[in-house]
Amino acid sequence: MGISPVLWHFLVKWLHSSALFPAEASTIAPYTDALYFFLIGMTIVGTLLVGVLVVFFSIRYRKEKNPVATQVEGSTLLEATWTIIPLAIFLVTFVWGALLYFRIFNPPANAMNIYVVGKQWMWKAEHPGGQHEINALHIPAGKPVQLTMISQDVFHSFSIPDFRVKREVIPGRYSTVWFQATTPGTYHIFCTQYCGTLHAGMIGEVTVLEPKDYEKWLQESTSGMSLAQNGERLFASMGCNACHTGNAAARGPNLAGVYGTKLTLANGSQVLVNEAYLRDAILNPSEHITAGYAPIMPTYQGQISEDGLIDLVEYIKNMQSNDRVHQTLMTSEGDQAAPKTPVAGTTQER
Ligand code: HEC
Ligand SMILES: [Cu+2]
Repeated sequence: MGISPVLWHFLVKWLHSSALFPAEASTIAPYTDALYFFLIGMTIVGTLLVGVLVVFFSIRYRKEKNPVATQVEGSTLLEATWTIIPLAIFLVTFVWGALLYFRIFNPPANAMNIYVVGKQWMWKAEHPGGQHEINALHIPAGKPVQLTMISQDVFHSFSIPDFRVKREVIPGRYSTVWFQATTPGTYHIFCTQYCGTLHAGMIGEVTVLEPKDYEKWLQESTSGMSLAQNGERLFASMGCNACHTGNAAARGPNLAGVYGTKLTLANGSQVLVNEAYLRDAILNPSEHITAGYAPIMPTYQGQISEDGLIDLVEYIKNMQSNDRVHQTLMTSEGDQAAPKTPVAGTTQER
């Protein structure tokens, strides 16, 4: 860090208690602050250096002492010094910032995922278990949490200053942010992108709970249906299962286990199937045709809400076998007698 831990601790405590600075309530916060203070430190040093020299020279070379101006030829050594030292400082800042950036934007593999939908003028959080909250977000302390976010209308930006995270929330595309909260308590959520009349009211509160309290909260706030269960219903009611039956002879590919894999497209390219890809595959199927299939999937643009898309994505993500597709298919057709086709666990060559 380049600054003594004791001094560091004192500085942060003082700034925080004098309300000049947000609390450091996530694992990344001390790292962001270290870079921030380094930048401020360098700025102060630079300003002082220039300021002191300006004052010193104007006194030293004032008119009474120096009535006739002298011509000074350049000094290579001096010029090299004032080029190389700032360059070195800028490069340190650049490398430091880049490393921090990667850390901030690459969530750990075990991060739990929560969806956030932004709209004029509120934040809606959807937990995988189906718990919904408006302008509030409950999370456990000490666990990495990833937010998969999307806007239903204009650009917004999701920010929790105490966690030092902020990310654009964009219409038509998932963006993500992750953090690991360290201290139970409540913290502000802000929209930091001007988004219309009531932008300033687009605020909320994160409640960080001890993991066991979080479990309790999940149980008390359950709506009875998980996102995946809602998605399963939609999958049947929208007729997705007519083509995606999981059978080899089906018109659409088997979606079980597709999440997290690399899919080969008809044009030969490969794509990673993540949340963003699933959402896009539903809305713009013709833009990326899966190899070996005809471009017959209709677009669902304008027919499913962002909430519905989240449910479908969660369902496909959690679809490990086709048992449930079949059950849904059978029940939705009222055909209980049909045997369950044993396609569960089939891995399709793609
Ligand atoms: C008319 C048949 C048909 C219907 C109805 C249909 N799909 Fe598809 N789907 C396909 C075909 C064929 C492909 C592969 C070609 C392509 O990528 O367009 C596909 C591809 C996909 C993919 C890309 C992943 C992969 O493994 O290729 C997803 C995700 C998907 N469909 C989800 C859905 C959802 C969700 C619905 C309902 C909202 C749905 N589909 C309705 C035929 C269909
Ligand atoms: Cu906003």
